[in-house]
Amino acid sequence: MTTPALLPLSGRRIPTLTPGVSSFPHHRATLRLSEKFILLLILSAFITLCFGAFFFLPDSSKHKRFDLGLEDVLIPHIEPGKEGKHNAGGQLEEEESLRDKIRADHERALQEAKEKLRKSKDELKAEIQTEKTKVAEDLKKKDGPKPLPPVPMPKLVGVNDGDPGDPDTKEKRDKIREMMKHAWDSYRQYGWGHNELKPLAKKGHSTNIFGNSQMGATIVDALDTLYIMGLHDEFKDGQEWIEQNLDFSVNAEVSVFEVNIRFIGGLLAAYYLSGQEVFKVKAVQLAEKLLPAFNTPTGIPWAMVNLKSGVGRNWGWASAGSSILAEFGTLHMEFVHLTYLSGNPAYYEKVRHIRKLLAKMDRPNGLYPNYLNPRTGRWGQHHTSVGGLGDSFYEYLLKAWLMSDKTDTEARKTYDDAIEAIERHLIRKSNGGLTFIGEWKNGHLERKMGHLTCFAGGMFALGADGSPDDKAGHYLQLGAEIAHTCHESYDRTVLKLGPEAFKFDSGLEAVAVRQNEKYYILRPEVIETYWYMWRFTHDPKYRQWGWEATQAIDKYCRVSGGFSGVKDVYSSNPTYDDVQQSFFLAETLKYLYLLFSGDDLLPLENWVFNTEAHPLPVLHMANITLPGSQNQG
Ligand code: DMJ
Repeated sequence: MTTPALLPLSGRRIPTLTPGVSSFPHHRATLRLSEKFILLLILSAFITLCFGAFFFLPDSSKHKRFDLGLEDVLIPHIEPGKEGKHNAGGQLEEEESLRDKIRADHERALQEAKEKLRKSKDELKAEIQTEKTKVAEDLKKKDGPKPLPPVPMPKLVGVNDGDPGDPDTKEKRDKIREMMKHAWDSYRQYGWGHNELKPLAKKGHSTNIFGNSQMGATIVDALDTLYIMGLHDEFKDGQEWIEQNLDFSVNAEVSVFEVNIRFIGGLLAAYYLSGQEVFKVKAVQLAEKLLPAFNTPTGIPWAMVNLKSGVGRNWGWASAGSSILAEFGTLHMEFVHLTYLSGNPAYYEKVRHIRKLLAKMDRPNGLYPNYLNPRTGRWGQHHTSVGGLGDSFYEYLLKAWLMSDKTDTEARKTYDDAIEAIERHLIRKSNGGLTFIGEWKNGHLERKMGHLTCFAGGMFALGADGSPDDKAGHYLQLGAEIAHTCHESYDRTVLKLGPEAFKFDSGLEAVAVRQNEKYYILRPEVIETYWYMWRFTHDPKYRQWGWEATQAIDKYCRVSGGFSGVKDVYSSNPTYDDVQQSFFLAETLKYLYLLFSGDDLLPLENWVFNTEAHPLPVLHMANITLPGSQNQG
């Protein structure tokens, strides 16, 4: 037995003792009783200490130190799950195998380090970048958006059909598909990721409606056209770009209206057609970024919003700081779908509020002025237009009704009243017998019609069924007359393409007068009206007019780097504006393709096209309660 060492108690050195044998024999006889007592006390303290140490000190047997040459590594001695399953011999073996494993790991690490040192700086950089990206992606996955609640998919009819049957029509349709491919491929090659394309300079292009963002407007706008044309590789390419690059946390001041009709409309349509969740998620993410635009004293949104800061403002050119009727009045369709798909009532509440506010306002001559001040809630200048600044407000009243499976009768009534006032004050027949829609300016009718206004032919035809007092025939006829006038505006030019605006004054009919109104920028409205008229009448002249326009576009607007607008449709030697607008792929080519397809492609009973030609399915509202609609009345 070894002799335990006594701890010093009071600074005095205590001699070592062996129990029963004194270290100091010459003193034995002289030990007094009190000294014996002290010794006994020390001994009992020593036993207590040993006892305590046994129970309370950490069990060092559970850890082993291995000298690995470089540093000491403290590792758990017992592997989890193996407790209690080993005996003394097994324990030794296990320790040995652990040592081997650590040695092997260490050697491998050294080897890797040596290899790393042999790699070039660039290779190392690339490796680090890959690691970084992986970590960022993992983080994104963790903190990424919550999945949206599942909702029943509305009935999706006729997304892949439309074979026109006869070979001549099929050939024309193929030609239009080829034009789409040329427009897309050129953008893919020269403008990829930019909002639009400069087809002559062969580089990216953008305008102030997108702020200084680079959000691939053409990709988003073109997706559904690619899909219905069966250009699936191109569609996939676009989808991949959106998945990897479309980011809305950008410091850019964008147009709320344009972002809504092109981006949200485009993403929603791509979602419904393809069923790919990414489009729905992106649409909702983007819509959230638009919501701060509604933070105005009246709830009428600003025209522009900074996607990052949420600060909104109006266009400098708008009358008395007003918001624009065609902008804040062209949100309803997309916002209803956003609430339906996301379960967030905010979107529906915003557009509901706009509608209620408008319903309470006085309307001069029953007309809606183009300008409304979002601070005061008062109209700006009393200008009314079915073209620029007003157009799609009327369109969305009708389409809100259609999209609700005709249950939103409030929207239908508002549309009917508005159209009735427009017919009374704005629609006239020229001396030459052309029906036109003029512009109302402070009680005076300007006898000028814009290319944009030509969409109204299609709108009247679309709204014919369901119009009051059995006026369906009248409105279909009105649609046909507007289509005819707009065709005349094309036919009376050298290029057979329509000018931006045309007059009905002093012997001049359906022609542009001012030089700055003679341009054609690949707009769709005239072709849009041909298509609606074709669907409702099947009169072959609409296909014929559509084909004339197709040929003119291919002849005068096609360049090696895509399609460009032209500056003067009355000149046989036109100059290009060098812009391939995103709506050329979203609308112009889509309406042409539909015009030469069978009616079973996107039937109008099941689909409603937003103002950028993005098809959204009819929501059978009888079976749906939108979150937030219960309190709205
Ligand atoms: C498109 O962006 C939409 O049709 C909008 O409603 C107005 N016009 C352009 C194309 O001309």
